Amino acid sequence: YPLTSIPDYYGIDALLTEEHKLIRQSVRDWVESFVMPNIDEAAQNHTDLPNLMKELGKIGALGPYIPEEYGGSGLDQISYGLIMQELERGDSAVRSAASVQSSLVMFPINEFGSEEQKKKYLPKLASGEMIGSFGLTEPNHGSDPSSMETYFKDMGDHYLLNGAKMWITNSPLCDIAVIWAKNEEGKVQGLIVERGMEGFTTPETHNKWSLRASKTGELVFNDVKVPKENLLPNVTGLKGPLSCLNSARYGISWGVIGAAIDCYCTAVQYSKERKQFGKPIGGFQLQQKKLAEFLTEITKAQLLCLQLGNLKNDHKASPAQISMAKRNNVKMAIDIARESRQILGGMGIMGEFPMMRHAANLESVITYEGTHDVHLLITGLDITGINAF
Ligand code: TGC
Ligand code: FAD
Repeated sequence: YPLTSIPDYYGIDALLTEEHKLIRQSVRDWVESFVMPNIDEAAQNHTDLPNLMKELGKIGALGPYIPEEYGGSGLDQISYGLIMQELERGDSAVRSAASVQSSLVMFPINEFGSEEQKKKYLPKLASGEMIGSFGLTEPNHGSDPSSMETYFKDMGDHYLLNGAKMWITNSPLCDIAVIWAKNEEGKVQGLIVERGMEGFTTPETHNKWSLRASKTGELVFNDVKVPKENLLPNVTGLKGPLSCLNSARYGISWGVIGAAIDCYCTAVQYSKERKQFGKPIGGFQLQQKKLAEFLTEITKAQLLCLQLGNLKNDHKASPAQISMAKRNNVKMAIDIARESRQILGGMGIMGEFPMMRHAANLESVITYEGTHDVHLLITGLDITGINAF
């Protein structure tokens, strides 16, 4: 479909700056040339796109809001959102790679790290020379990370780390992992674990039907000696990892609009070309209802994200506001992926079209970074003041 058919039904572009539009265009061009032609094969074969992280580094998609002195671009939150949107138009795996590196690895090092840690890791993470992963979830504790069992002990000249993390994006590829574990007082703290440390392994999780162009695995710590300088010194408690999630969830709210746009544009074009009963299927009311509802939902999601981005730029976005956007927009996108697949009939199940891939990917997106139900409970708590977890 022509890029000019990408919807801007409420003229939201008028609210963006020239810089925003340039950034969006450059990422859009890269996705068109690097991701779109290769993603079906990667997903079908369960392989990642070659040199993905370095390519993302080259286009400035890693840590775009990290200060320039540490290798970032010092961009605002709307720019970050637009980058995520364009990447996920290509595939959620590509957005996931950028989300984890930016919001879950660079963000905590920038916010909670020492000056030495920032200088050592951030520039290499920004260029994609180094790949990071983020370990919060454990085999026995997903939605409830405060019950985590991974722990570390102070051994005088180093920490001794034991435990395991599960479902970790890019674990098999990572050079470093920002992981969250309990200290001897039971308080959560962040540690930077490096590949090569004895006792640290990263087994891959095979046979996923979702995010097939992204690697997922475990982080296993068996008496790992972590140097003391690898502790993130400036945060203690669950608010450390949860602050990272605020940033990643915000990016996902934008990202999934991209997946929805890809499905919508494909469905519009197909419905005008495919004829049944002597006329284009886009001429039947039932198909028009679907297309009209897709456009309505995409437009609402765009407006939600733009205002959330404004709040975020002013440091006023609350975690509950971010939860609302993540929950609403992911559901919007997964519904559009599923319904638009039907518009293509049998062709909708084929790899030549993006719907099945997006729909399958979004099954992970609706689960990770807080499940659909967890985000509803966060909104419920914000309304009533009563914790229903
Ligand atoms: P609770 O007692 O409410 O809070 C504990 C402390 O944390 C503070 N806090 C937050 N701080 C910053 N941002 C937030 N969003 C925060 N939410 C809470 C809170 O103020 C408190 O601070 P303090 O100073 O009083 O100690 O915590 P809880 O144990 O009741 O849990 C709350 C709950 C359920 C909402 C939270 O744990 C949660 O969000 N669970 C979902 C877990 C989750 O989202 N995991 C994601 C793992 S990472 C991932 O999925 C990456 S996918 C990457 C990809 O490929 O894109
Ligand atoms: P559970 O917490 O066991 O939840 C199971 C079901 O119970 C869900 O439907 C949930 O909504 C529901 N439920 C739970 N508690 C309640 C409640 N109180 N009330 C009502 N219902 C409830 N994690 C990381 O740390 N780093 C990563 O990089 C990462 N990448 C991921 C990549 C992929 C592809 C996937 C699938 C997951 C990834 N995750 C990652 C883990 C992800 O964050 C967790 O899967 C998610 O938080 C849910 O945890 P769980 O799978 O243990 O489900």
